[in-house]
Amino acid sequence: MDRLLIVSNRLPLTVQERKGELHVEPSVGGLATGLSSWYKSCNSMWIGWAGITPKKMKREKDIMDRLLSENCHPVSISQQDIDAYYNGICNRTIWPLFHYFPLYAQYSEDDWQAYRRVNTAFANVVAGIARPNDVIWVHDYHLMLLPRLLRERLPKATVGFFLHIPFPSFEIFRLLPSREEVLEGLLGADLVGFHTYDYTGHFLDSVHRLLGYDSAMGQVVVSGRTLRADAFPMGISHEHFSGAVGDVKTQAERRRMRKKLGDCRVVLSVDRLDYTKGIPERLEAYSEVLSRNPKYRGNVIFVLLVVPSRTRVEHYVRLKSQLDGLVGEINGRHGTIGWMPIWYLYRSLPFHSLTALYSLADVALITPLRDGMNLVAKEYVTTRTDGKGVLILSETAGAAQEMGEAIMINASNQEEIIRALEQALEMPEQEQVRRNTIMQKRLRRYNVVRWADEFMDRLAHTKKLQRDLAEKALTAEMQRRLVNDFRDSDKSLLLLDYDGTLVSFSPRPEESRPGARLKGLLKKLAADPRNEVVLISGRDKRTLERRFGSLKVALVAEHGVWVRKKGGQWETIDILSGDWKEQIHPMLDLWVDRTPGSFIEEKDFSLVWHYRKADARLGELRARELINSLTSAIAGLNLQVLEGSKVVEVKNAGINKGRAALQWIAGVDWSFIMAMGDDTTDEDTFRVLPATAWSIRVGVGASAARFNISSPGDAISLLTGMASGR
Ligand code: ADQ
Repeated sequence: MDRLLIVSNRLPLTVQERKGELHVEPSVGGLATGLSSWYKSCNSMWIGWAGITPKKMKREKDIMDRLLSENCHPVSISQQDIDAYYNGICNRTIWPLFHYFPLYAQYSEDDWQAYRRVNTAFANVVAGIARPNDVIWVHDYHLMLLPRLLRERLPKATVGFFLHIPFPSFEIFRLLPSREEVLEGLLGADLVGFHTYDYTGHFLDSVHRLLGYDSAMGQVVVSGRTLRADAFPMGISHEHFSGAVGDVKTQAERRRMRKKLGDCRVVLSVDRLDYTKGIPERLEAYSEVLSRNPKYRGNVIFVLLVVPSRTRVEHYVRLKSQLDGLVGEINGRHGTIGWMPIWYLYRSLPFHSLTALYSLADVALITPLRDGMNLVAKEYVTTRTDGKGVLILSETAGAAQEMGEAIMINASNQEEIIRALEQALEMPEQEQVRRNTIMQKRLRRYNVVRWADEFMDRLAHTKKLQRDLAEKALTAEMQRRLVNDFRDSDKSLLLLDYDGTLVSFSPRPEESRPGARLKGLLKKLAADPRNEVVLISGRDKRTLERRFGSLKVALVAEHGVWVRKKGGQWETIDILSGDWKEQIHPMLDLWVDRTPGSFIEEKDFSLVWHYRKADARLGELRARELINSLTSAIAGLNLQVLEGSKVVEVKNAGINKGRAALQWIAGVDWSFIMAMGDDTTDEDTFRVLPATAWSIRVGVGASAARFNISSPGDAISLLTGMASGR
């Protein structure tokens, strides 16, 4: 890697205008705070909006110099575009929709044009700066079109993308008018990262349903390029927060606050002002706790810290006045001359004040209705180095997946928040320490540096995978060599898989019939006495007989259970039995019931569960479950479980395509051998071939084959080249 280019809406430094003068200040927010120390440790540059218009910036050259000296490169955006892109599409459309507030979402085509324009402006700046070995890391929902725009400008670039907010389920995402453009934008990256596996799954599901791309183990192939989607839960800078407790400034601030708080216990909440954070709901729950428990009156204080945010968007303005009213009402209802139940701070606090608050809060009440991750929960637990304090966290925050020791609540259920608060205020110290110690250990290990490093490692790995695949690509030059070898040979063996290799997959196996072109091609190749053509398939023998019985080809059915040599009869290995099917069939029936769209195919000596037509995510999940269950069910039955392309197959042990292929390979002096296949069952064929054979994997994926081609269409072109002019 030459340099790292981080690209996000905002730079880590913001230029602000006060009383006609420009000032440079650190930006607030999780990404800027979290990555600021890490990015300085790399050879990197940050590209983003600086917070003011280009015109104003031009007036002050020293401001520009200051930004550049801190490796920050500003992107110029007009005020009009900022309004339409940032306040419009980002915060009125994408933000509410992706946080499951579809009723708050508004969409305007003009705003969408601005979103496109701003993404294009970013693409032009990045493309102007990037060098060939740079790694480009794009962040968040403001720039979802950017990866593709960069791919168009820099086809070979290494581009990662990370989404900091949830990626919603398909039913929500499909509501976005420009949904395909967003997905295509993201698929321009080599690696698309999310905070949780759920979001990753939602994304792949939408990619499948809206664009038709399948995925396997998070990998998607788009125009011959393999990219990956994966989960990377973001951590925080551990030392920054745990170290703050001993800091003199924090300690002084803490003493000052403690003096004001007296003996009162503290319930703390810290958020940007946002309707997704569930702030009114938690205040109402607190008020109810005070009504039900007079013992807390006068000795508990709720510190409500809210950072102003998106003040030009109506829902935020409304929320602000709702909050002001609610705080006033609760303080009025429960407060006394000497005690105010809620301390309400509507501003951003300096770091040492924030950590002082974290370190003295007895309870952190963090109850977002939806949150991509929520770093405040992590910051609170990390800052409580004494192990004390109770975290209440809603299950709809991404952080919930790593912080199971917190009191977990459903933020829409007021009664649950009330009970959680009561439980937290009564929790024995020993129990608090037990829970926090486990979480702290995890947070120390999985900190922000580890998060960024893992993302970078996976990105490098994806690029390596692309290179490996490119090296294996059957280039035009290699194809010429292959065809020449074949033409020179007077004894050639062609081992050809059928589904996925010679024809594309259809939702139902009976639908993928060979076309006239393919049949004519096979007929021509098989008619030449110098060739032996073997169709080596997982299909049952009746289907193969019906489709290819009239050709002079050899047939292998059910991965090697049945073999029909050229001009011969079907033969099988006589030790096989199908008695076990009675036992396994009911199990597969259960999976069919649980997975709409899936079905069972019964062959002579095997049972196959197909899930190509099922919901992609559910299918993958159920396939894993089925394989686990089958593995224990077949113990002692001399059976094996095979995983193919969207199929799980149970069959007698010891049967595979490689063993069948050996019947042709062994003992014959072939001057040309070629095998083509597309899935794991074909790997057995590849493995038994001599090193000089031409082994070709159709489609992308790790393989024992020497070469790789993209699709059945390429396979047919290759065979056509071989068949012609010999
Ligand atoms: P946010 O919605 O901004 O981030 P969060 O993850 O909680 O939410 O980060 C807020 C940051 O602001 C924290 O680092 C916190 O310390 C700081 N902060 C909050 N209130 C403050 C105050 N009054 N004064 C000073 N600092 C304050 C988005 C997503 C999240 C995701 C992050 C990171 O919405 O879900 O966790 O990005 O990916």
